[in-house]
Amino acid sequence: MSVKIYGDLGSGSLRRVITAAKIMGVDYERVNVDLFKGESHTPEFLKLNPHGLTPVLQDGSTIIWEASAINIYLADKVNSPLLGTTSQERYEVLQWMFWSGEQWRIFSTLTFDERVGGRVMGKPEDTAIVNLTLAKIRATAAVLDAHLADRPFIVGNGLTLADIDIAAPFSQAHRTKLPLNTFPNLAAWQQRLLDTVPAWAETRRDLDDRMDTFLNALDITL
Ligand SMILES: N[C@@H](CCC(=O)N[C@@H](CS)C(=O)NCC(=O)O)C(=O)O
Repeated sequence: MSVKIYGDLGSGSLRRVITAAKIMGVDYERVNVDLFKGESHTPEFLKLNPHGLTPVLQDGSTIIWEASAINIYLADKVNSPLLGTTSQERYEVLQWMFWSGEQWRIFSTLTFDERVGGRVMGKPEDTAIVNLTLAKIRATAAVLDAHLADRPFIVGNGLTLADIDIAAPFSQAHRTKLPLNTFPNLAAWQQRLLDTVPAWAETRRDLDDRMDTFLNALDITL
């Protein structure tokens, strides 16, 4: 029986799960949750995730929310090298995934809320928030850029879930206007993922189609 993955193709968080599921060859069914229509806040959906956030995974009676936790669950289920190939690597992958949630993606999410979400709602960008988020992103991107100076991936010599988590801000970067491409090793790593991980390129096309169609319908140019 295939697992169900709930989410909207325009979501960078869903993209992390769909990318990993495709790489791991997981048999899944995507259940569409239209975030632009607020479908993650229906009483029925809130039974799956009381936070009203996607993605959510349902595997029989197992329900998991948070993209990183879903990816770890799936990687364990199929014994995938995406969680590292040694015990040491596994802890490094987890270290970067936890760091990514707390110190990295949060600032691009906040920038998205201000620059894209706010625009859709007709609210002006709060410059104090954006100044803070961009300063945090620049400082952290500099560390990532140095880390990637002499290695092709975040951990070890192959793609892991750490790459997928840390690459997430690139999903909306040209809409949020994040300064990521000013960091050469970071930009080269992102291009390497697009060139060598077909699922990462495929999910980008799906995400861009979904976002562009939605924004064009509202006549919004970012
Ligand atoms: N930390 C969560 C983030 C989840 C999240 O922010 N999901 C967004 C889409 S990217 C969402 O479902 N938003 C719906 C809403 O806020 O109404 C994860 O990694 O899964």
